[in-house]
Amino acid sequence: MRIWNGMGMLAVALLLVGSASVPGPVPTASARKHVIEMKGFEYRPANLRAQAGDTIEWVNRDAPPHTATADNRDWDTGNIAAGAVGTIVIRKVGEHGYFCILHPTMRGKLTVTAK
Ligand SMILES: [Cu+2]
Repeated sequence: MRIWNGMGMLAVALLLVGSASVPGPVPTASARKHVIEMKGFEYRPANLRAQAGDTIEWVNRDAPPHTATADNRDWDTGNIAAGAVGTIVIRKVGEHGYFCILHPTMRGKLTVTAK
């Protein structure tokens, strides 16, 4: 009787340990977020590799507003104020050259591969 009670407690303890280690929602397979800083009138990094479906975030560390605008205008963050963030979910595979509409010497490139 004592032994069986002991086994029962052990089983409960193992169950608790097991449930504590069960992970939350499984992250979407390899969908990632990338952060690019806009600083000193440059994109940092200027060249970024991503996979289709990834999220790209541009954070403006400068005082004036900036944009990240695709060369072919496929996508555009619009104006990103100082300290603000612009977000794009990139879906098209290929090389996406982009620039800042307000300061066209600012140039960057996303290289997007299939998932
Ligand atoms: Cu700009």
